[in-house]
Amino acid sequence: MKKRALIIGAAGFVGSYLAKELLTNHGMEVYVTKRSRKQLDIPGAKIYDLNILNKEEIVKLLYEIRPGYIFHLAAQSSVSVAWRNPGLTVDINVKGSVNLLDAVRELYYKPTVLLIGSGEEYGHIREDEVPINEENHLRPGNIYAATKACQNMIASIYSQAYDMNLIMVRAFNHIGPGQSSIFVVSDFCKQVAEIEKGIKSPTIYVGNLAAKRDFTDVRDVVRAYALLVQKGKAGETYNVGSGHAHEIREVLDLIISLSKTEIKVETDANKIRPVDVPIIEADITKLHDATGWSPGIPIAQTVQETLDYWRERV
Ligand code: A2R
Repeated sequence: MKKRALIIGAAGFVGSYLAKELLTNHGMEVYVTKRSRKQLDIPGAKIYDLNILNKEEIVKLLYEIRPGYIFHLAAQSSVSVAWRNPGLTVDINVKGSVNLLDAVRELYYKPTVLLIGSGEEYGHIREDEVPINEENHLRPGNIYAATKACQNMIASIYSQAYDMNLIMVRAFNHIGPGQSSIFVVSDFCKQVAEIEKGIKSPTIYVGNLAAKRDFTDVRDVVRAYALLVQKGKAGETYNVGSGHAHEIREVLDLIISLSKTEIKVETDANKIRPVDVPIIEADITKLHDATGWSPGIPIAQTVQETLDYWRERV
């Protein structure tokens, strides 16, 4: 019988990529949720409305679908929105996750739940801690990171205390076509596409270019998620990243090099975060050992496809 997978929070960037991966490469029956006002069309998946702030809605849905695998993607996922609206971010990322865990706990069977955290949880990483592994001390440097660290800690406790099949990931920056332009690579690609179309002056506005981040193509990320629910160990946390940090300046240069248009670069004070972490790079040994996964899509390809995505849309 086909395994049933439920993706909670599928209307965002990652959801449709994950649904496609589960349907085509793992032959799963796929159910996805969105918030009611959203439009969502994922061919081959059954779509439900769900607000994770309402626990009873989650319980009802789980009894109806009875998924073997649950992927918890729903989140307030923007670092900058989290600075502006910490209360909402805590509600969705912490209370929402606890609602899901409590709903799963009440079930008469034990599904495997994958909870998506973030490489940002490590926060202020020292040079000698890079590449960073899952045992490293967490020193979150922003509100979003703190909520994800909290989700991880609560899930670890639930997993042990209530013998639940919970697997946690710390996903590092993922990129690709379709990502919101509030995220750095998508933002740069969109600006370049707008400059090329002549709807924006030939200046690209940037934040802190010296920061180093570990970028992975979203299609590689979802491949890791699909493997982890099948091969990961309950109660464990796995880094999902490329294992290599790129300076933002290097990624910007790559994007600009893909355009024939003359482009100037200027700093925009609004894009500088109140607290920024200089380097984030994942040690992905644990993930590789558990699943055999390693990243497959080079950053140059992802950036090219993200730029082409915006060229078709602006
Ligand atoms: O904002 P919406 O309507 O698109 O919904 C977002 C959804 N979401 C919720 N779903 C149910 N109940 C809520 N109260 C609620 N609040 C937000 O979660 C959105 O469709 C989804 C998250 O999508 P993105 O923000 O695009 O995140 P992405 O990049 O797909 O990342 C998936 C996961 C997140 O946990 C990130 O924090 C992590 O990977 O990096």
